[in-house]
Formats: sequence, structure tokens, C-alpha cells
Amino acid sequence: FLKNGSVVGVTCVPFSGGQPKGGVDDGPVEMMRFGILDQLQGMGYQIELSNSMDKYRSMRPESDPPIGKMKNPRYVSMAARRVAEQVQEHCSNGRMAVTLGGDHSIAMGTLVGSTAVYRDLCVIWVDAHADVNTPSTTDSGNLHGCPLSFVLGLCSPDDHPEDGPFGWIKPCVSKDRLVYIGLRDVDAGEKAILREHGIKAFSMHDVDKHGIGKVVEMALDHVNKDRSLPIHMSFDVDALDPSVAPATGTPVRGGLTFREGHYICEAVAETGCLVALDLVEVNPALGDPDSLRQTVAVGCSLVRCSLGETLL
Ligand code: B3U
Ligand code: MN
Ligand code: MN
Repeated sequence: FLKNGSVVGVTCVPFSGGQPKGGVDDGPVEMMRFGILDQLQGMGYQIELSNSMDKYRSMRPESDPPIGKMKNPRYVSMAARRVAEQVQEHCSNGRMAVTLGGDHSIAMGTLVGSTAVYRDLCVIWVDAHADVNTPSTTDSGNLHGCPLSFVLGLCSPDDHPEDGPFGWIKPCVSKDRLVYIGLRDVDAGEKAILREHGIKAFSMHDVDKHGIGKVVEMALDHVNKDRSLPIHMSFDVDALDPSVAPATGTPVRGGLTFREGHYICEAVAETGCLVALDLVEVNPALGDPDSLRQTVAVGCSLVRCSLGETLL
């Protein structure tokens, strides 16, 4: 099924520095506890696990004052840089790179890592949010709302100086190779960025209008007309409706249903082009034990479907 063999390179990133709520750093361990590795092995995959769990926690610098509005900039940068190395290592060895977060700021790293190996890669960003704020446009200062502006090269030199903490991130994703699905909470500054740069986005309005089948087809047609380019899918669990995935830091009403979320993963798997997958923003600390179990379970099943699990 996979073009690049049957080894899955899993990177666990227990990291929460890109946003203020604790607990999202326990996302990976909860997904492991739920059995994601055994499940993938049961599907016939060989697992290569980057040994990384405690490294991220010990990475927090003693002092990390804001730079402009950006919170924890050095910590976020260091974690993302390590993620980039691990994802690049998996990809360069022909493994499918699966990264379990952690908050979405880590996608700066996953994208730098995957694009270092697959230069012509396209990106499918499934999220309630656009995560394309620049250090200037962000209101919250939370870097999980900013990863795409760095990799797209949208930050001004003042926001993103060569000698700043993020100087190692060079533009690596092209604007016409990025497509969004699921948006419904986009800041005014982000809307302006999407419009100015002509970045393609399918919001929940489009899902309602066309149905998920058509939306995924149009999204793939936009970034990958011939279904021949490698795909990196970055799936923020808050793209799902809070009734489906309640345990996440910034839930937004009116999201993808259980089936719509899974359909995206199944359809991407069917292309045979997926080379990297992020599953982020599962926060086991939020909500009751039932919300937690439900959210962890849905996270794991999205990963399995993206890797080819089918209903029949
Ligand atoms: N756009 C807002 C809110 C947000 C982004 N990503 C999440 N929330 N999860 C921001 O903070 O940049
Ligand atoms: Mn989100
Ligand atoms: Mn996100």
C-alpha cells in the first residue's frame, strides 16, 4: 500500500510550550497507552520509535522571555528543531513519519524535516484554525497559532531575523502546495494573509455545501492534481467537532463529524502518497475521563485510517 515501504517512524513530542494549557504534553503517552503502536503493528507495519519522550521536557530554557508577542520562543524553537531532525531521519530512511503531539507549534519542525527530504511535497492542514499568524499578527502570542507563517516564509525579516531563535527555519512549503480543510475560527489578520497569498482553504462552510467527499477531492486536485506528489498531512484534533474530540485546548463548535474526519484520512491514505502525518492537540488533562478516552481513541483511529485501515 505504501510507496515507501512498510516501516513507520514514530516521533512522540510531549510538548506544550506553544500554548498556555498544560496536559497537551501528555497526548503522546496517552495514545501509546491506548495501544497505537500495537495497532499499527497489527496492520502489518514495522515500528521505528524515536527515543525522545523525556528529552523535550528537559529542554525548557531557564529564562525564555517573550520576543515581541511570541511566548516561549526559545523553548518552542528548540523542541521544533529536534522534531525536524527526527522527522528528517525517518523520511530519509524511507519510513512514513508519524508525529504524535503535543501542540501544533511542533509542525514547524515536522514540515522542515519532511520537506528536507521531499522537496516537492504538498501539505494538507486539517484544523479549526489556520495557524498562519506571524509574530506581528498574533494576538495571543501562542506559537501553535503561527507554525505555517514560518515555513511559508511569510514573516518579515524583523519578525524572523537570521540570528533569532527561529533563524534555522527557511521557507520550505510553497503557498500553492498548501490546502486547508475544516477552518472555522480564523483571525482577521489570518484571513488577510490567506487572501493576499491566495492560499486555498476549505472551511466548514465548504464541507456543508459540497460534502466531505467533494471537498477532499477538490483539496487534492488543488495541491496534487496527478496524485503523484508526496503528501504531509497535519491533523489538529480540534478540526473535529467538540462532541467528537472534547479533550483539546481550543475547541470550536461546528466541526467535522466523526465520519468526516475519518473520511479525510481514508481518502488521503487511498492516494498512496502520504509520507508524513502529524496528530496534534490531544489534551488528556481537559475534561472528564470519558472525554479523554473518546479523544485519545479518535486520535488513534485517525492515525490508523491515514495509514490505510479500511472499514471493509
Ligand atoms: N488564532 C488564534 C487561536 C488559535 C490558533 N490555534 C489554536 N488556537 N489552537 C491564535 O492564538 O493564534
Ligand atoms: Mn486548531
Ligand atoms: Mn492547529
